Amino acid sequence: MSSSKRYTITAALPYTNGPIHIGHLAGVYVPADIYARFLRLTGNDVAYICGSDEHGAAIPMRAKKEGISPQDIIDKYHAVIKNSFEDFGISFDNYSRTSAKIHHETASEFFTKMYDDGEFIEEVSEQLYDAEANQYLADRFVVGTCPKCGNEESYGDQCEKCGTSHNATDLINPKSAITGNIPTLKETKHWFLPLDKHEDFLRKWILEGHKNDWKPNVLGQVKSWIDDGLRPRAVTRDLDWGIPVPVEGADGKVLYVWFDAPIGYISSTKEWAAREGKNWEDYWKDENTKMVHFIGKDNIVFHCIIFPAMLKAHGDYILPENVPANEFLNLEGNKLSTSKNWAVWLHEYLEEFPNQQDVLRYTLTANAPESKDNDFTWKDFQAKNNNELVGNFGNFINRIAVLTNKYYKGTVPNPGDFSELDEDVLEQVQQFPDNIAKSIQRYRFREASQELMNLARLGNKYLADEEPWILIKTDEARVQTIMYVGLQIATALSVLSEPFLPFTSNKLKAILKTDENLQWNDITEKEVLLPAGHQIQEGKAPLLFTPIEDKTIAIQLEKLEATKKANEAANKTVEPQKDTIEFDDFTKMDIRIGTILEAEKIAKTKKLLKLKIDVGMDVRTIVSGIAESFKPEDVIGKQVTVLCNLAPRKIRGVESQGMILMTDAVDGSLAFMEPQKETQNGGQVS
Ligand code: B3M
Ligand code: ZN
Repeated sequence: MSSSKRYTITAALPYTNGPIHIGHLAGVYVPADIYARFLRLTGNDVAYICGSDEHGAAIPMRAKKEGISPQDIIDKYHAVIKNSFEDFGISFDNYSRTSAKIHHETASEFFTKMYDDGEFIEEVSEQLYDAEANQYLADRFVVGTCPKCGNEESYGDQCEKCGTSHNATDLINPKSAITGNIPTLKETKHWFLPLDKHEDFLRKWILEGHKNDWKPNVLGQVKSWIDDGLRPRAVTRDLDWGIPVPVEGADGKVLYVWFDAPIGYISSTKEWAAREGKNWEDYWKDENTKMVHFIGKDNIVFHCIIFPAMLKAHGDYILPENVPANEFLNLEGNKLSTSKNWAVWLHEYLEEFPNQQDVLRYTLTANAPESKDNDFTWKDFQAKNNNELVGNFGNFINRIAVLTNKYYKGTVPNPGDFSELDEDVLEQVQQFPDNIAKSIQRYRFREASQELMNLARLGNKYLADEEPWILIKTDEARVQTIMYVGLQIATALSVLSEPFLPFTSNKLKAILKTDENLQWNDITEKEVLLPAGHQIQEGKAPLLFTPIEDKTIAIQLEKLEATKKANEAANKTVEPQKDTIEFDDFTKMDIRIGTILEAEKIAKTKKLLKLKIDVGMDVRTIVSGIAESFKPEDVIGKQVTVLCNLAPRKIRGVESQGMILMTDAVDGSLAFMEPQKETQNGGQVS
């Protein structure tokens, strides 16, 4: 394995405009965490850096929506996000925030040096303006059609659909996201980064220098962006939320969030180095340091074009070794969306699946959108847990722990002579560190996680083939050897699983009471991982994983169904009024109040309930399509509004004598028209 190196690993700074969800974990933070943990385990000097991205239009817009100040928004969501990362074992060396003083200083110094070196173009130009809101419109304050791909919901600075980045004035049919007005143009001064000036360097550095080691999805976007022609990009904004532009004549202007945010990696490193007594410049200015940016595909242009151009123009910094951007994760076939609440929020996941972080980490790794968008489904989540984690990994460890305690009171037995199979299995175990490392080093974490599972499969198969629970009756000496070999495999798993399943690795190390200093390479280099005579945890070992039942998944799917209905209801347009009728037309309808006496589902239908309703004049049967909104037992005794003189008709074999009047609730379900006060059955509605 390679000798020790220094790595600066950055993970995209999440906006503090809301909680984080599974898409964030899958796209950025779990892969970066696997990489950082692996590098530490193989003896490298690692700075795994992140922090909250607290500037930009997203923050004041969310603040306005929640009716609180931008400062309250960032304080609220910085804490929520930081806790979620800690809860999921995302092992940052530092998690800072761009509202921190050290970041304001670092970003200001960075800008000032570029300014003093004449790296910016200072220009007065016409920018989009919303007179009613009395505000210039940039970034998320304006939406319009992307000039590159036609996406009609492109932001002013970036199109999330095709990844391109543009100036707000490039949008087709722009609209103010504040008032909905069509913006006017108004002159204002900004400082521009002349990206065109850096085209040759970028083309040579990336499209030639990294054409063999950067991911195709990243190279493709970068090439398309460069081939489209790089143009100067404004790096300042007319906003009151952000880092003030530190030069004369810039009152009321702040740094563009995508100028300051990547510098947040540097300020977070400085904060960490000061605390740890390290030199931050080793991690940002030493050519021997390898820097890797973990991001989602919507951030490629900022991390492969704009930030490197800034680093190059500034002159003092190293450039990233790789930017292994992931594609997007979808949820049950639809795009994850904060605004539509179409997500699995990390804090909610832990409420519903307590202490099962590794199940989600594993599922998101095994299905990571590494080369194309991928879909998270609850059914697959259940299958990954039950078949692979419980059925393979957990089953092997449970057998090892139970049998070692049952046969040897938890003591690792002395092996006899190894059979050919034993030798072969032990030989295979020693190959796993390199096999898994090769995939990790190529940012193929899906592949790496499957190789880890193969190690558990090797253990499971070895026990299943050797059947110590049968041999124990006839060849006790052989069983000692089998259990010894099995315990070596289990120990290898406890170390090699740590990057992927950190919580499980800790539990397994406690079960085996392994040497805490066991490192990745020891699995290859050491003949003995768990010596004969070693005492593992006695008594009943805790299960590493527990089966997830269908009903648990059904609850999650029902939650999403309710969200879908609520979104449909929220987006439902109000039906236009029907044709005018005469009063006589209305008086023909006999509408009464009735009380539901009985209710039952009509077999083989999703929507229909058969009801017995006392409408004062009589008790009658009415079939109503309300079963998706109400359980039969919940409607008994309800007073409802009934159209009584509707011609009877047969519905799924049941004669229905009338109709209950319903409306759509905002959550997408149906609602009764209940009288405001207790009303006599048969009371006429007029
Ligand atoms: N705040 C995340 C996003 O675009 C953005 C990343 C900044 S990394 C310097 O969703
Ligand atoms: Zn686009």
